[in-house]
Amino acid sequence: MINDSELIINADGSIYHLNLLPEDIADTIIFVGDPDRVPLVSRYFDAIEVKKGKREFITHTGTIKGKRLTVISTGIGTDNIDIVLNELDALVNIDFATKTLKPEIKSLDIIRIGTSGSIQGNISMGTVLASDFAIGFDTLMQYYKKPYTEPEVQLQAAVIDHFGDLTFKPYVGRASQKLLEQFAFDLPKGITMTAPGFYGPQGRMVRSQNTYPDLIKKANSFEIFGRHLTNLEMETAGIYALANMFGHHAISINAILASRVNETFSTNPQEVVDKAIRLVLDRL
Ligand code: R1P
Repeated sequence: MINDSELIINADGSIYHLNLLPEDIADTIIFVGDPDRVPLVSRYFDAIEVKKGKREFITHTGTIKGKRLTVISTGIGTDNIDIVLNELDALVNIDFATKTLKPEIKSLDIIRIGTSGSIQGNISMGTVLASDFAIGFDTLMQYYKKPYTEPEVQLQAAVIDHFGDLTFKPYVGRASQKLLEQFAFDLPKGITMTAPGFYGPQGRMVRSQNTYPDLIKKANSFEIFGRHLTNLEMETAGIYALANMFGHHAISINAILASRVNETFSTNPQEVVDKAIRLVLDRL
């Protein structure tokens, strides 16, 4: 039995941060970072049955073309992803009445629709790109033991070698093959760099002196088997690595809003995000 401080259940039976009951979520879940993006997804639902929230975690569950679907905001960063993945996994795989593991483990389909910056000159603003791998430049996965596949180990070693002077150890997560085929068969694929912050950890120096001032230049020049780091955001590696660890399927769809190489930002970000939302919903 899992004790009360490991798995915290609120008085109404909902899970601690997400404020959700097991029956509140569908088996297919869309992640967005921004709570305001949740209604931008659920406005396409035929019906909404659940609207709940707490802190940055806003959830709508409903149906679209007869399929039950949940959209949830994760807020920013892999520290939030740790909460969201662990609590969603508990909602489907732990019996809250007995606080024991259910006899049959369920796999969720998780689709991130997020915004991101390009780190290659040939990936322009307005592109919708799917991450087939992601590298976490944070320490989240140092707290978990999980096996890594051979390609993941090779990619991690190449990143560590290329960046040279990092004082932490990046980790690798991979997309679900099933979801890549379903949602991204015709999209450009990339290796996504996941940073634990927006400014220094992404090489921005508004008024700071940074430990890694050449981060974007380094990221831009990384190469493995003819492939490059394509884009920069703040959740995908955490989503992938934790989904891989728990046995959930995950894919990250990135609306490219900025070019860190050309130093420009989109003039129509909402349009690009809506394009990514409609693309995902059409392929459910
Ligand atoms: C930073 O502005 C946020 O935007 C990106 C980053 O990953 C980070 O969460 O994604 P979302 O727009 O999905 O939140």
